[in-house]
Amino acid sequence: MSSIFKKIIDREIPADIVYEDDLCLAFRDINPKAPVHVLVIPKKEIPSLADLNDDDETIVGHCVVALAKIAAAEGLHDGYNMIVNCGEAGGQEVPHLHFHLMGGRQPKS
Ligand code: DGP
Repeated sequence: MSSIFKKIIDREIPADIVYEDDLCLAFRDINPKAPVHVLVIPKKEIPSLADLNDDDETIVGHCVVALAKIAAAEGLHDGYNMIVNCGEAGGQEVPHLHFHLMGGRQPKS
């Protein structure tokens, strides 16, 4: 079943899109937990990490490379976090694979 992120891909609901290509889309999180909080998602409807198969290696690699490029474009030159929640016990709320890019916070000392 499609999630709300599919509606963002299809432009049925608005989002602050920062990057798009044939395989992925990136937009700002509606509830940011860091000064820069962007979600990178594959356009293919993959529910979670647990649903990946061998054919998805290119898509996942593509999303991670896109995330790194977005981080650079957002000025996160000192570092950032990439977080992927998987499944109910992993705190995943939206059942469409997504990579959180979070940065701009002061690092913990
Ligand atoms: P997760 O817990 O890993 O499934 O994170 C889902 C994130 O998606 C959460 O940080 C809030 C964000 N989110 C949920 N619905 C929307 C939406 O409609 N638009 C945008 N931009 N972000 C959303």
